[in-house]
Amino acid sequence: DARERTLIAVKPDGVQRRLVGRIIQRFEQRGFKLVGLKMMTASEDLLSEHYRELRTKPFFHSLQSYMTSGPVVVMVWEGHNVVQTSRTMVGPTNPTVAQAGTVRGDFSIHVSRNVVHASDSLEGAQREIQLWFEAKDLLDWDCCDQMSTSE
Ligand code: YYY
Ligand code: MG
Repeated sequence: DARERTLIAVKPDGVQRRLVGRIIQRFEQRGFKLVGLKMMTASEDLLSEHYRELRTKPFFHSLQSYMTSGPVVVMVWEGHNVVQTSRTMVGPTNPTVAQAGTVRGDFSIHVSRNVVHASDSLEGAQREIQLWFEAKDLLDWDCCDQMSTSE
């Protein structure tokens, strides 16, 4: 489905380390289409909903305070198999085992500061997109290279 969408977020450590541009560039370069983008500091409630499956984990409270400690850049990217492909581009949760060439493998060393979030399934992506964005802030747009030149 060429209209598949996923939620990608540059976490507070990624923003602080000036990695936003390089992370966006990887998704543009791969061929995905940006359909939503905003910068915000997330609330504890939003984070607790976003990571609701992790609420019972021992690291949950430190995860929540880290994720609300400063601005994040939240994006929706669209394209064929974007959920699975972006997980591959981001790399495994623990940077220790992340290959060079992945975002986490290139830019991080510790699981608690792994730079970027990517939805892990189609259902998860839909849930997270609705949680972080209003429908009106997701844009449908056509590429200039798909338009007739006579226009
Ligand atoms: O989807 P992904 O971010 O790769 O991993 P999750 O298992 O969903 O965990 C979310 C988030 O929690 C992870 O990116 C870092 C943090 N975390 C942690 O701090 N310590 C762990 N042992 C596992 C996860
Ligand atoms: Mg996850």
